[in-house]
Amino acid sequence: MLVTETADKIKRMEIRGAGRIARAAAQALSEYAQSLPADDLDTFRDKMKEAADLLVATRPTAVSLPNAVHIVMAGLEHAQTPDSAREGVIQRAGTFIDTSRHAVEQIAQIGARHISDGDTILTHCNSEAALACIIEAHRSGKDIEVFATEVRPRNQGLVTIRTLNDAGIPTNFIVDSAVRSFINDVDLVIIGADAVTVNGAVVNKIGTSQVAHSASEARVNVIVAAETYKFAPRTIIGELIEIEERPAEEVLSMEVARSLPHVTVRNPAFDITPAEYIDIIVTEAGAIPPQMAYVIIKEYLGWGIEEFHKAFEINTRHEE
Ligand code: RI2
Repeated sequence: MLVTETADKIKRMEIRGAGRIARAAAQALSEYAQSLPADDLDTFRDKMKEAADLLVATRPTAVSLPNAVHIVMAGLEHAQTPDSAREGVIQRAGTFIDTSRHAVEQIAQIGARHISDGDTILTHCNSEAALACIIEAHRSGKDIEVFATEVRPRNQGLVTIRTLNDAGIPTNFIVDSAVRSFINDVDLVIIGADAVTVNGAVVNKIGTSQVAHSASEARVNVIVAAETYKFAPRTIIGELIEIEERPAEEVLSMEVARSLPHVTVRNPAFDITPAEYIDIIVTEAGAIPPQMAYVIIKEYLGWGIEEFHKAFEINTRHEE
C-alpha cells in the first residue's frame, strides 16, 4: 500500500487503534523503502524522512505511531549504501510488526491472570490489548461477563461487542453516560491506551477518565493494557501529549450545525486519566504500577533522561 494511502486511511480512521496504526505505518515504510530507487543514499534518506513525517502527522495523540516510525527509521542510521539503508528499514519494520503482535499475546496472558472466575468487566472503546486479556480469561475457562460502552461519536463499541459476541462472551452494551449507573455491577475495568506519560497518566479514548473516576469512587480496580511502545519518551522532558480534536461533523451533521450559529461542537478524541485512578498497567514486560512508567521508557524504549541530554544538549550542570 502506498504511504499516502496508509496515511489517509489512518487519518480517516479506516485503520484505527493505537497498535494497528503503528503496525500499518511500519508496513507502509517498509513497502515504500522497497519501492524507492536506491541510487543515492541522501535522496533515499530524504524520501524516507518525508514519508515518515507524513505518517506521523496523521494522528497526533497515539504515541505508538511516532514510536514505531522512530524504531523503523533507526534502520537508516548507520547505513553506508542505499541498499543497506533499504535493508535496515525493511528488517526493522518486520521486527516491529512481529514484536507488536507478540506483545499483545503476552499482555493477554498477564492481563487474564488479573481476571477472576465470575468477574464482570467493563471496557471502553475498542482496544485490541484490553480485549485480548478478556478473551484469554474466557478461553482459559473463567466465567465472565462484560459491559461495553457505545463510544460516541465513532461508535467503536460496535466493533468491541462484535468481537466479544464472536468469542461467545455474555456482553451488555450500554451508552457512554450509563457507566456510573452500572459501575456497582462491575468488578474490574480494563481499557487500552494511546499513550502513557512518564508520570503514569493514561491517554485513551474520550470518556476513559469518567469511567476511571466512577470506578475509583466505587472502588473498582482499573487495569490498562498497553504495549511498551505506547509509553511516551518525550514526556520526560516535559512535552505534553497533544489531544486530537476531530471534525465537528463526527458529532453533529453539517446541516444541523449550520442551523445553530451560536453552537460550537467540540470533539476531542481522547482524554487523560491521572495515575491515581489506575491500579496497574499490563505491558508485555509485566504488570507495573503506573508510577513505574519511567522504567519502561528507559529500559524498554531506551530513552532515559541522559539520552535527551545528549539529543537536545540539555545542560544540567550549572556553569560557574
Ligand atoms: P489498541 C484507540 O484509539 C482507543 O482509544 C483504544 O483504547 C486505543 O486506541 C488502544 O487500542 P482510536 O484509534 O492499540 O479508536 O489496544 O481513536 O487496539
